[in-house]
Amino acid sequence: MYTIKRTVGAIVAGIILAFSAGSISAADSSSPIVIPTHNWSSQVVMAYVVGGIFESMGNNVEYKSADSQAVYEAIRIGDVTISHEVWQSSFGKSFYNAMAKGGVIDAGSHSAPTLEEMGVPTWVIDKGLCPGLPNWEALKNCHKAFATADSGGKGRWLEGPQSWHGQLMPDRINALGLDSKYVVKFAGGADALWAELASAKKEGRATIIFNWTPNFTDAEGFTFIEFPEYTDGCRKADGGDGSCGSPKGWLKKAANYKFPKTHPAAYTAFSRMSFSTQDIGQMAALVDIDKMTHKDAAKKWLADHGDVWKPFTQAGM
Ligand code: TMO
Repeated sequence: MYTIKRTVGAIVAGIILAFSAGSISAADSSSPIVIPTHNWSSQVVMAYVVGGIFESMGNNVEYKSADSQAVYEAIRIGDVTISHEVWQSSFGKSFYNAMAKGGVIDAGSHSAPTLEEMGVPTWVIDKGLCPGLPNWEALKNCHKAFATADSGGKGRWLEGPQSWHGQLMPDRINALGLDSKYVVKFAGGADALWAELASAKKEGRATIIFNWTPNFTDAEGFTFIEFPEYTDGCRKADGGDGSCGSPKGWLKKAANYKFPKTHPAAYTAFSRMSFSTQDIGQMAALVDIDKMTHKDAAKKWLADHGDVWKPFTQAGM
């Protein structure tokens, strides 16, 4: 009787210990946290920044090049663990579609507000190359200033790669009645946008490109065109007529639903991660202005800004 009591007691004590140890600090799995890389600079640099933060906590990480729309389904099924830059305008729909299917969680927002929109380098306005900008209606009277060799006499909108927004901008040009005066061309990659900014500046000619903030271009001055205000459902892809601009939006983080359980410490840090407009602009500038590799840029950013990121790893503050 005594032995049985003692054994039962020991088992109960063991269970209590096991549970309380678990709730105090469960160890992260040694399986790698899979971080996606896409095709714009801040995202790739931030991938290595976030990976470096996880590694500083003793975690293993792996990087996977992924399509920036399809990645949300990859997160949902667990092929990719997180997304650290979910831009509302470009990816909000894919993010919520995957979430609605089950398996994607919202891991909080960065402090930086975002805008992803067509615009002009601010010197185009200062030089008066299209009077009335940034109001979009000014475009009606200056399409010739934005004509290029490949635009058939129309003004050219240089969009980003088509993988970012599909038909969004062609739909918008039609919906706003600008299709007789403007045509959309898709850049092969982000670098083509920056090359166009540089050559337009050199030649002193007007140019309209797709761009976003936070970005390295914030520093020199880039002015987004003011289109009719975005409202939920206004886009063609969402059932609207398409005659609206982009949302002044959020920048979220996403994760597979198992991540908080498999890697509780890393998830806690990830949920606390919040980068500012300045942080993200710096990450892009290290590559697009200073011409560093993404990996070196991340190393430098981490080395220079421990005051920003170390607190994310200290839970319970
Ligand atoms: C998703 N992006 C920042 C390129 O607009």
